Amino acid sequence: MSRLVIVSNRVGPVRDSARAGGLAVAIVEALRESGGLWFGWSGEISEQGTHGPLKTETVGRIDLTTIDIDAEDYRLHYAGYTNRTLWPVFHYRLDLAEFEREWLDGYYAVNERFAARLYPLLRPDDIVWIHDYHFLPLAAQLRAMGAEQPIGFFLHIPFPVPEILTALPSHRRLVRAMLSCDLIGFQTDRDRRSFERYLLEEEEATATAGGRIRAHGRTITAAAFPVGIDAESFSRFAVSADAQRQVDRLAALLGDRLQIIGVDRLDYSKGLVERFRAYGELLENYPENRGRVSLLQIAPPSREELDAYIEIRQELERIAGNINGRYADFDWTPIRYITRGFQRRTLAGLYRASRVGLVTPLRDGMNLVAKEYVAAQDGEDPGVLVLSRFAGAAEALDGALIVNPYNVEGTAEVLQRAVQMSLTERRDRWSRLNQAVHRQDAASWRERFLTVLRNVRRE
Ligand code: ADQ
Repeated sequence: MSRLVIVSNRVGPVRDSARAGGLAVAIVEALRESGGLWFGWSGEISEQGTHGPLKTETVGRIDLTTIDIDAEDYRLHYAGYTNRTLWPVFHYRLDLAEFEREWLDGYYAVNERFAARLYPLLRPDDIVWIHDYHFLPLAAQLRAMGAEQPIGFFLHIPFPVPEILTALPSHRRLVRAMLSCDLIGFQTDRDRRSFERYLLEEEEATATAGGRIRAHGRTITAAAFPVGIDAESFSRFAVSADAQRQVDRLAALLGDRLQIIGVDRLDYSKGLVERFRAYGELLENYPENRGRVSLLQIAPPSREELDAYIEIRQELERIAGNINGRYADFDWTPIRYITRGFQRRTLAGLYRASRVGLVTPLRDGMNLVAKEYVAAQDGEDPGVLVLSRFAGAAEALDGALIVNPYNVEGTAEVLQRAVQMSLTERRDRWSRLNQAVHRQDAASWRERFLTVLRNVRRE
């Protein structure tokens, strides 16, 4: 079997499965099976940056190889183009996107240097799997250096419709670079259609059977591969001793009251402001929930150096303060808002003890929290998943209550339905959800992608 080479912004963890998310576990499994190389940024900023030594660690059949970047690369590539241009544009937030020529140049330059460090490590019969928007041009740069191996690319975030993407000054260059891949995977069929539409409308492409598209002299395959979680082990986490401790602690705190839970990276794409407002409306419009239904929001900060992230944090603290000031009692706090990370077993227990999982991104590639919430439930007395129509997860999760997160009042109405839902309906919905979460798990995601990539013939 060919050796697998994975490229992603961050690498690992390989040994510590309690810390690794299901995706990292799925990737490690694939690397273990065929032997492999995982290549990416070390997470370190140093003076030598990408020109410094390769850092290699070998764990069994897996080589983890990383390089540093320098402060300028960090500013231009990471804090600049990937997080202030690509992230907002791909999440439909043109209002937050900033377009700076030097960021664009820095983005291509960093990709070029990563390609130059990776290329000599490649063997002729490798297959290469590149992940996410940090590395959109990497395949083209590897090809320019002479790489002939099959190259697949998976986009973890949404692919925007052409009406949005074409606002990006460099869109043509970016998409043409993607065409150097043999296979491009998206989270949903909606994303795949947006990509195909872009090529048909902007590049005079022709689409052929089986998801193949001919554009700009190349034929590639584009398909949806919805990311899943490691559902089996997450369900086990939920009944672990650690999880049970959280369930007991919460049971003591809540008594016969109900809890809604939200778990997200603190990011403007996750719809947290709208979520807090919707919860406020629930208390306002349905007063029987006061003193009875609380919201636990866990949102560790990310990308803290960016203005948009500082603003959202302040806004959330303000709204939570208002709601708590208005509705709290001496023995009841409406919103408990926590900004730190938790072990996965702990998280599983918190999900299990919550009657409603509230997942309301304004735009999200997939959203694994929705799937984790489902996998953690007790089938005898499961909770209800309330899910945004704009999460990729909504495409496959039949059984969730679907909301439009922009419609705050409508979301409150659905929350009311969720907290009042009968046990029979909860069980029925959950069993459909749970089947889907187990069927489309992380292992099947990775196997499907790699099977297609191994069979795809380059022209
Ligand atoms: P993210 O935007 O990071 O991922 P998501 O899919 O929700 O979003 O995954 C977040 C992960 O972090 C979950 O596994 C969750 O449990 C974990 N997490 C969040 N807060 C935590 C906390 N306080 N403590 C511990 N763990 C926490 C991107 C895309 C998504 C896509 C994934 C995978 O934006 O749309 O689903 O990649 O492809």
